[in-house]
Amino acid sequence: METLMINKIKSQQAIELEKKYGAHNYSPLPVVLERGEGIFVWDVEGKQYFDFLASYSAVNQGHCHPKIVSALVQQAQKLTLTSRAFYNDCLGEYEKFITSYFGYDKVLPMNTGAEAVETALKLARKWGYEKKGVPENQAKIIVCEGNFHGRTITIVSASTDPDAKNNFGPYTPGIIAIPYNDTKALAEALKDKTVVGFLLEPVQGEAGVIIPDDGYLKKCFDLCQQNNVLFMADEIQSGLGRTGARLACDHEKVHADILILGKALSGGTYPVSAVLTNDEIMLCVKPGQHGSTYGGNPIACKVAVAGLTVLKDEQLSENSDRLGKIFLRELKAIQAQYPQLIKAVRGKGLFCAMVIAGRNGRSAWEVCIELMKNGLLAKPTHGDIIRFAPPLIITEEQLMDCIAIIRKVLKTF
Ligand code: IF1
Repeated sequence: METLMINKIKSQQAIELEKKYGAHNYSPLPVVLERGEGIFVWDVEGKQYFDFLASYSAVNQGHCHPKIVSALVQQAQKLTLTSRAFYNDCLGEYEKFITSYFGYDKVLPMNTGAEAVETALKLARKWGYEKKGVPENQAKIIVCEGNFHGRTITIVSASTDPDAKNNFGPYTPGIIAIPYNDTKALAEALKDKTVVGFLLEPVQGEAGVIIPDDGYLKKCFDLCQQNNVLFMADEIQSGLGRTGARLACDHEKVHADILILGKALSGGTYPVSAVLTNDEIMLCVKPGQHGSTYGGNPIACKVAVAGLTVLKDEQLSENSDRLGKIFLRELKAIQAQYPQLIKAVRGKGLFCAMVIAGRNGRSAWEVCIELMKNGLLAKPTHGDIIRFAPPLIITEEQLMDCIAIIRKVLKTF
C-alpha cells in the first residue's frame, strides 16, 4: 500500500506541477505516463494501457521501436547537429532514400508538421510567381473547411475552427476555404487564375476522421492539373500506413504535386517532417530563401530512414488495412447494439472514429475516462467524437481484446 501511496502522490504531483508551471493549452486525460513499449504505455502507478491514440499517429511503429531508438542513440553519440552551414554524412543518403521511397525529385527537410506545411505554402507561392506568372502578392491558396494543418498564424488563418483561430489575428491574406469533399466547390474556386495551390488532408483527422467519397482525391487532382494549380497533400496524420496504404493518396493512385509528411516519419522518437516535390517547384527556392536550424539534422535523417524502413519491413500498411476492416466491422456491430449512444462510426485502415450522441459533449469525455479505467487510452475531438488510432503493429488478438474493452465500457452507458 505504501508504494502505491507514494506513486499516487507522484501522479497527482505531476499533474499539479504542470498546472502550476505549464501553459494551460491542453486538457489532458488524468493519466500520468512513464513508459511506452509497442502498443502499450504504463502510468506512474504501473498500470498498463492500450494506447489507442498513438500520439495522434506519430507512433505508428509502436512506442520506442528498438530499431528506431537504436538509430537515434547511435547517431546521438556521434554527431547530433551540424546546421546546414556545412554538409554532413547523413543528409544526402536520407534525401536519396526518402525521395525514391515516395517517387519525387527532391525533399526539403524540416522538423514539425506545421513547419512543413508552412514550407509547402511558401513553395507554392514562390512557384506561382516565378513559374505560373501570378502577379506579385496576389497568390491564393485553397483550403478545406474543417482542416487542421498546425498552429502557426498563417495556418490558423486557414482554419475554420474558432478555438484554433479566434483572437490570433490579423490573419494572413490569400487563403480561400471551400467545403471538404466537394469537387464542384473546388472547380468554382479554381476559376480564379491567381490560385497557386490546393492544400488538403486526404482524410481529415482533427475534424474527426472525415473520409471523402471514393474518387474525390483523383477528381481534385485532375481539376488542379487542368488549372495549373499544385495539389498539396498534408499526409502528416493520414500518411505512413495509417489508412491502410503507404499514403492515403495511394488508395486513388494520386501522386500529389507537393507531399507533406511528419509525425510517424520518426516513429515518435524525434521531431522530423519533410516536404517532397519535383525540381520545377523545389528549385524555385534558392540558397538563403528558406531553412531551419535543425532541419535535416543527422539524428533526424537516421531516425526517418529507420522509421520508413520499419513501415515497409513490418508491412504496417497491410496490417493497418487488414485489421482496420475488422475494427470497423466490430465498431459497426457495437453501434447497432447501442444506436441511442453511438451516432456514427467510420474508419479507413486503423484510422477510426466513433461519434457519441453527446449531452453537450461531456459523454465522449466520460466514455474516454471509463475506457482509461479499463486500460485503453483514447481522446475525444470536437466534443463528441472519439478517435481510435492504435499503433499499426497491433495484432488481431490485441485488437479483439480492445474491442471487448470498448464494448464493455459502452454497455455501462
Ligand atoms: C495539437 C490536432 C491531430 C496534423 C496535420 C499538420 C499538423 C498536424 C494533419 C501539425 C498535427 C497534432 C497537433 C496537436 C494534436 C494533433 C492533432 F488535434 F491538433 F489536430 F492530430 F489531429 N497536419 N496534429 O494532424 O503538425 O506541428 O503538430 O507537428 O496541436 O494539439 P505539428
